[in-house]
Amino acid sequence: MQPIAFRSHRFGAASRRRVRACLGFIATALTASSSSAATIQAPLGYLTAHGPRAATILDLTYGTLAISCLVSVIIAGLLVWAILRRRPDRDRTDPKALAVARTGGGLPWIYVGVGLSTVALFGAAAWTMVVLRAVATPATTPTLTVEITGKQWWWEVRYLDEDHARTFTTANEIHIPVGVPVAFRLKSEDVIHSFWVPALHGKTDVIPGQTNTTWLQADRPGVYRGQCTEYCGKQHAHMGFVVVAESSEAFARWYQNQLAPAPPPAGDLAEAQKTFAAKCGACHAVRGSLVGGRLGPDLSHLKSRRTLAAGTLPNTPGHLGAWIADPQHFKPGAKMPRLDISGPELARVQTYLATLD
Ligand code: HEC
Ligand SMILES: [Cu+2]
Repeated sequence: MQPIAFRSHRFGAASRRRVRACLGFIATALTASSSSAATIQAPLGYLTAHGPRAATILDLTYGTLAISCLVSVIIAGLLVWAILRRRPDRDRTDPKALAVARTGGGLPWIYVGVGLSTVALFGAAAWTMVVLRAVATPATTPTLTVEITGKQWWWEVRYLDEDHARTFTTANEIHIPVGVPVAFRLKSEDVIHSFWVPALHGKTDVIPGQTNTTWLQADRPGVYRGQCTEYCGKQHAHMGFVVVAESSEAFARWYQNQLAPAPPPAGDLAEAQKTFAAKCGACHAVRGSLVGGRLGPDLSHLKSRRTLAAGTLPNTPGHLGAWIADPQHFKPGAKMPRLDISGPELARVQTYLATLD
């Protein structure tokens, strides 16, 4: 039996690249099939690292993947070898002879197998612990803290500040300045969720009745996709979010804009705002107005967000109108019901929402 041979016996950079590309392809295929419904532009790629600690985790991902592949290949090879191996002749005239006979001498295989598995498993466990320790804390103490509350099936995002006038609430889109760590406090209001931005850091569970902490740091500006990664009910797959990492100036501008209350609606807008308050105010809040519902996402500055309904739809006027008219069509089971709203009312509500930038 011919063993599978590498063309080159030197496992050089080229072969390494090929193996990496191959593993990458397999993993991408797996991700693609599990998140094909996502509409956020940024892909949920966990094979590229954009944060200082994500690279450490990525090495472990490739390392354990390589170990697993190697173990599978070795076991498959041994199995094929055992099947093809000629058995010693046996007395076939004896009708009581067993098809499989114990001939002895196999015990060393078991010692070798158990020994190798132990080394591989303990090695992987030790490596995992080293990585966990390395990613547990950032190099410098974060100065910015964001509180995330997981809800079926969206994320409330609250920027905390000792100065109460500088705190605000938004949803499903987290902005961070590049190059510095940002602390996150994770809470849940219903079931267990998990907070994951693969390009920046590992997963942290979001558990009701408990506050878990993590931190994120992006090395370059960009939009990084995040996802709930603990099955949390019907719309778990549509519980996405984005992290927008930007220069400290752009971040400061964004922050300042989010702090601003909604301007008092004048003229025709006053009518539109009343329709909004009547139809949507029980669940949604807009800072600077009297509308303060808490069941759904805070809609202050809604226009500044990239997506609607936790990454389910792009935030365009067309999608916004379609979402308000029938949210259950896009996210069946979502906690925003199909509302009894007429065409003119919908148009008025949209006119009002268009002013929240
Ligand atoms: C019974 C409560 C309820 C009412 C009434 C309600 N909503 Fe919602 N809304 C929600 C919930 C809950 C979500 C989050 C859905 C999700 O993503 O799973 C939501 C999501 C949204 C979003 C997406 C926000 C984002 O950042 O992703 C918009 C926009 C919105 N609602 C607009 C409206 C408008 C406009 C009205 C009134 C015409 C309205 N809603 C009425 C509960 C409600
Ligand atoms: Cu979830």
